[in-house]
Amino acid sequence: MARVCRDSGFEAIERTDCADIETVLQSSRLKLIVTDLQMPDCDGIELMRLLAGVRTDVPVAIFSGFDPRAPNTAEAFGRSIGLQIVETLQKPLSVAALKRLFRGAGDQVVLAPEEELQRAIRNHEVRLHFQPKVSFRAEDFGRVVGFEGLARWHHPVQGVISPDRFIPLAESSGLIGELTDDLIQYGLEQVAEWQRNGETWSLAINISPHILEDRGLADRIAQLAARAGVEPSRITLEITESGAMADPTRTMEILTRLRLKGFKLSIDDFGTGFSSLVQLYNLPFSELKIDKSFVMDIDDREEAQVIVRTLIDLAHNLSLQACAEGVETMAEWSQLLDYGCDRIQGYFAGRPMPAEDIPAWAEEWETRSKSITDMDRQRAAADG
Ligand code: G
Ligand code: G
Ligand code: MN
Repeated sequence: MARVCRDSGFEAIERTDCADIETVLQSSRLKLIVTDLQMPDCDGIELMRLLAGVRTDVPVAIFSGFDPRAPNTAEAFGRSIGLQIVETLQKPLSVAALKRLFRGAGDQVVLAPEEELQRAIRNHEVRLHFQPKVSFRAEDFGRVVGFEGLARWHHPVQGVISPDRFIPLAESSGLIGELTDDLIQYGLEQVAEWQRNGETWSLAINISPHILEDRGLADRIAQLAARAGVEPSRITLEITESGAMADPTRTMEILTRLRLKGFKLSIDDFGTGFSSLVQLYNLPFSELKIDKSFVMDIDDREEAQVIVRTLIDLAHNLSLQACAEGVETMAEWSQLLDYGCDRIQGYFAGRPMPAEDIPAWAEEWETRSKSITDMDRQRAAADG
């Protein structure tokens, strides 16, 4: 591995224990940390704990010779404590996989400082890309119901930067409010344009937990929507479970006011946070988004199937729409259809795209969704 690393143009620093890891982190500009789950004097979980403790933003890759479940769990653990896990690889490792990993490491950008982000927001360099949500319900099967707006920073030098690299910075530096207002404004302009073109598409916008502290939020969004001529019912605010947790009383107040003004609320990444049922019970959600980590495993893990079906039932019993995220394959699509999911989102239907690419995608989807529907019919007939 050290050889492949050096051949890829990096210096390799190797350790078999965690003793001086802090020193290594401080003294070198690491591009990537690679850990085996099992090492002679320290395990991968211990190492990740240490890394999270010093709040490193260096990406981490995990190797494991264990059964596939251990790395799955390790990866989820790493993410939950705030590490950026870029890849989990099963041993034995191929040289090709290592080369790909190290090539990726070269692309990692150094987190941009606050001023840079502030400048970018003012210049509207951060914009929404739009990922389609497709209906599974009988009355409008295969139709686009709307899009989720996902922030992308169009950096003049570095190209398109993903939100994982700047949303945390926006949150910690207090720029998230300004950024969100700007993105909402941008999103509303798009919805207004869709309306002018006769489309009934709705838009979902992600709301950071930090913003749920802001009592002015409901009035401000309502005002922006009114000014743009967009009905609040066309806008869904996606809130993560953990976000709904932070200050339950205040969150309840703000979200209920948004709901009363006609906006829809969606609970995002459901199943990955804590104390979810209490939030569902107390808050006026319209949609439950099943986290992609479960959806991606429904082909081969029975536990994931059970969880997804249970979450769909839970949503229905609470009169919420169930939306599955991260649908990448026809097999996942068909399975979710069988489970009675209401709508799906994922690369299978479409990736997040800039607004100007939507018309071409929509045309292509029109054709593709018809052939998918035919395949589903044939499958249903074959199943008897
Ligand atoms: O788009 P994806 O591909 O990389 O998004 C990564 C994460 O960033 C997701 O958890 C998503 O919810 C979050 N995210 C994307 N866009 C926004 C945004 O506009 N505001 C906030 N607060 N989070 C966003
Ligand atoms: O946390 P939230 O659900 O808002 O973020 C959605 C994230 O999922 C974004 O990073 C988006 O780009 C990503 N995403 C959307 N569809 C797929 C998919 O089919 N597969 C994968 N791997 N990621 C997806
Ligand atoms: Mn979301």
